[in-house]
Parts: sequence; structure tokens; C-alpha cells
Amino acid sequence: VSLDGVELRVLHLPLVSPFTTSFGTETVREVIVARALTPDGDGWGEIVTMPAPLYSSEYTQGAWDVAQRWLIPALLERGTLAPEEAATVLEPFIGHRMVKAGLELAVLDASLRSEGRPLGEYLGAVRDRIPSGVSVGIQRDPAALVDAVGGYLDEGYVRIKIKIKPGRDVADTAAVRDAFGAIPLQVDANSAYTLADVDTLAELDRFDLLLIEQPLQEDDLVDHAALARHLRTPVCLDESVTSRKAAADALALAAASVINIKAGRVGGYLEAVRIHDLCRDAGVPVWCGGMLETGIGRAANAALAALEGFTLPGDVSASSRFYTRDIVTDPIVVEDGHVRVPTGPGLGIEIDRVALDDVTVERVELRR
Ligand code: OSB
Ligand code: MG
Repeated sequence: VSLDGVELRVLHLPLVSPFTTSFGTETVREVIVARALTPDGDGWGEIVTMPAPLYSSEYTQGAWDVAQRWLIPALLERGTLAPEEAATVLEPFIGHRMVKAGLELAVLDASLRSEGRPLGEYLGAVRDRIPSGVSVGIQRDPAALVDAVGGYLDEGYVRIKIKIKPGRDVADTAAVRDAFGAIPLQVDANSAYTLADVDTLAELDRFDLLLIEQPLQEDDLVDHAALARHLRTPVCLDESVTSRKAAADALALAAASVINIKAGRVGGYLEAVRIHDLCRDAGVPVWCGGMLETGIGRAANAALAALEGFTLPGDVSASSRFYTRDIVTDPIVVEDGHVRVPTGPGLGIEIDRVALDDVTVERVELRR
């Protein structure tokens, strides 16, 4: 595509209920959307940074700065580029993978829309709908957690993930198992433990969890391998897997037997596909993670999760799981426990301009 400019917006979307993880509580989703401006039409992408560098080193204002100061100028200087070239142009700049992913997605959407080609088909989707799991934040107490989980089961979600942290792990998991029996259940620690917690984490073995996600810190691959040897529960990595190379290293070290793939975390949907291919060839199951996406990222995640190797339900839930009003005209819905893979050109969504303007708190446009 011929890239004439890029518009960036910071959005503040109110959450339907607070979302608490081991690293903090959000009541509003602050997120950046990118719009690629081309003579053939716009393309949309989402930069999934959080306001503070607590999940990973990236955060909204850092993303806002690096996008305008370095990444967008490099893309604009190139002028005409294929979506497959965006990552190469951005490669000299270290890190900032969520920003790269959002910009690449905007270019990719513009390009696919101009060809009338759906993202799912381009990525290699083999399914027209995907099973939908839900990520449930830490609640006031285990009873409140059981209430929350019950509500999501009633809505049809086929897999439950609960967030855990030290002091809110074994009892919370036990409460959900006791209340709902043998439902597909997994836990996510968001790096809240160390190897010294091995005995507590081994207590989770009795709950027959699908997996435990990211118990230790991002760069603790060797410790994850040591922990995995002490657990019956499969260890899944999220934060640690920042690239195809990091995924290959984790598998070589036996630090994980399952991988959560998030396009933002790994620098884009194309790198996400490469991790998928690596894991599929190695017989390692993967699933699609989430970052409380708007309808933009949610549509892209549904397309990604439709690839062959995504054999576990992911965190691709309905827009209504987080938002009363999405910024797309047809929010993502869960029907019969599944999300449909969009079939329209590009992301297959239309932006609701009024809704978008209503949640925009900052806007900038860079032109070639
Ligand atoms: O660790 O998977 C995570 C949200 C923000 C940051 C990290 C994570 C999450 C989630 C929510 O678990 C997933 C979603 O439903 O979007
Ligand atoms: Mg996670």
C-alpha cells in the first residue's frame, strides 16, 4: 500500500467491572488505535499497551512517544510498503513490540481491504468459528469469584481462566472446582511467584487444571523449566514469549509445554503465525491470549485463533465481557460458546465513528 499518513488516538473505554490481576486493577481500558491512511482507504490496528509498565515494559505514553518519534516516521519514509515489509522496516528499533504490532495490523488491514481479502484467509484460518474462553479477574473473595464464574458459564463460555496471586490461589481455585465440577479450568499468575513458591504451586496439581500460565517472571526461562519438573499441571508461558526465537528457546529448555500467543506481545500477527507454525510442528498446543481488546483487536484475534494449531480455547471473549459499547458497528458476540471468524475484507469490521470519537481522549495525525 501507499502509506500517506497514520492517525493515532488514545481511547478510554470504561470497563463493565473492574479487572484485577496480580499486577493491579483497571477500571478503564486505556488503549491506542492506529489508522493507516492510504489512497485506497483506511486500515485499523490496535496498540495493546496498558497505562503502566506492569504486565510488560511497554505502556501507553511510551508507545505514544516511540510511535510518533521513530516508528511511524520510518514507515512513512518508506512510502509504499507491503504489510510483510512493515516488521523489517521497524526491526532496527529495539522492543516496543506492541506498537509495531498495532502499526503492522493497520497496514495489513488497509492492504487486505483494498484486495477484498479477509484477514483469516490471509493468515491461514481453517475454522469459521472458534471456541471462546474467558479470563476472570481476582474478586473480593472466593464466593464472589464463584458468582462471577457462574455468570460467564451461563453466557456459554467453554473455558474459564482465573487470575491468581500469592494468598489468592489454592482457595480460589478450590472454590471454583467445588462449585462447578469438571469444567475446563486454568489459572494465570502474571509472574507473581518465584521458585520458592513451588510447594504452593504444587498444591494446584490436585485441581486437574488445563495449565498454569506464567507463574514466574518474564526472563525466568530456566526457573520455569525447574518448576515444570515439579508440577503435574502443564506450564504455559505468556509474558516470556516475546518472539519466535523466545518461543523456540522456551521449548528447547522445556520451560513450557503450552504457549499463549498474543500478537501484541510478539510484535505482530505475522510473528504470531510463525510461533504458531513452530509450535504446531513441535506438537505443542497454543491458544490465543487477549489484552482487553476493542473490536479491532478482537476481530484480528478471532482470525488468528482459527489457525490449525490453536487447539485450546483462548481468551477471545465477547466485546460485552469488558465493554458496554464497542468502537465497531458489530461487536464480537459469543454464540453457543463460540466467536465467529469475520469474513469481510481485512479485519471484517466497521468502525463506529461516533463511538470512537466519544472515547477518544487524544488524537494526532502524521503525514508523509
Ligand atoms: O495475562 O493474559 C494476561 C489482560 C491484560 C494483560 C494481561 C493478561 C490479560 C488477560 C485478559 O488475562 C485477557 C482478555 O480477555 O483480553
Ligand atoms: Mg497471561
